[in-house]
Amino acid sequence: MAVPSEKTNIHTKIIGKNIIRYSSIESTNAAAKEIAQKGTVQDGTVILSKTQTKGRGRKDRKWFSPEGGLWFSVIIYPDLEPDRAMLVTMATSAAIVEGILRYCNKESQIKWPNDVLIDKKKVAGVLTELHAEKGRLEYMVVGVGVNVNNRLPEELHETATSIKREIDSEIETESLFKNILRVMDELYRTLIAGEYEEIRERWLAHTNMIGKKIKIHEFDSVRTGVVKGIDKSGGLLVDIDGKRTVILSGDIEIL
Ligand code: BT5
Repeated sequence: MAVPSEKTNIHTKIIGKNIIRYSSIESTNAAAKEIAQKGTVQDGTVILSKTQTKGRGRKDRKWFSPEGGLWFSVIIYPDLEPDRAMLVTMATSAAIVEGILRYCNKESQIKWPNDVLIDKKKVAGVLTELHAEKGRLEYMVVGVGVNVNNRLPEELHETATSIKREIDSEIETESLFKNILRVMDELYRTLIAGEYEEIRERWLAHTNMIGKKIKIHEFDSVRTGVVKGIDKSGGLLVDIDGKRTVILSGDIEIL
């Protein structure tokens, strides 16, 4: 059930000036896409839900979203070339890391393309979806899932964690939410001002992948290489068999 949208006092300029809250929903990304398609909503509108019954990851994977976590999606209409869309995911990952650091005083790292890890375990994920027509971005939906105080299922205990588990104390989800939105707002404005280099630098400041040996799992192949950096659109630069290669999608395993 939706609660009427709310004008907030979080002092951002674009992201989160309008927040639509649900207690339960299938997926905030799915709801955001539906709203964005109608084209009637303010840039930076946020859809937030206490739980999701059909939370999604990339490639329609299931995203576990019980009560106690932070599950939201942001609708944006950026004036950006579609092949730079990855920068939005990068800015969002950096905002999650900085929000967690500011509010919880806990370090985390970005793992390309869309994970945030604490001690090698996934604490947050980003799902960016876009609609482009005739080479122009019509809208983007940026979904953010952060394990805050929620439990995780047995099958994820090895690979995932929550902030509560890492710092051994309960976190006020709403305050963390506001902190993340404030950084997202700052970085989104940086992005639409065309300061792509600043986004790249903020991202690089929060990753420890550079120089690491990785495995790249693609559709039907696995390749091994060494991470050298990211290119100006957010592609991962990897040396594979001595040859510099740009990876644009895929699942990465850090060795
Ligand atoms: C992601 O996908 O990491 C993107 C997750 C985005 C979730 C947000 S929540 C709000 C918004 N609404 C949505 O419906 N989605 C977004 P991916 O990289 O494909 O990772 C998915 C994989 O992470 C799954 O296959 C599981 O292995 C694992 N996983 C599932 N739930 C998890 C959780 N709560 N925490 C950590 N890992 C999880």
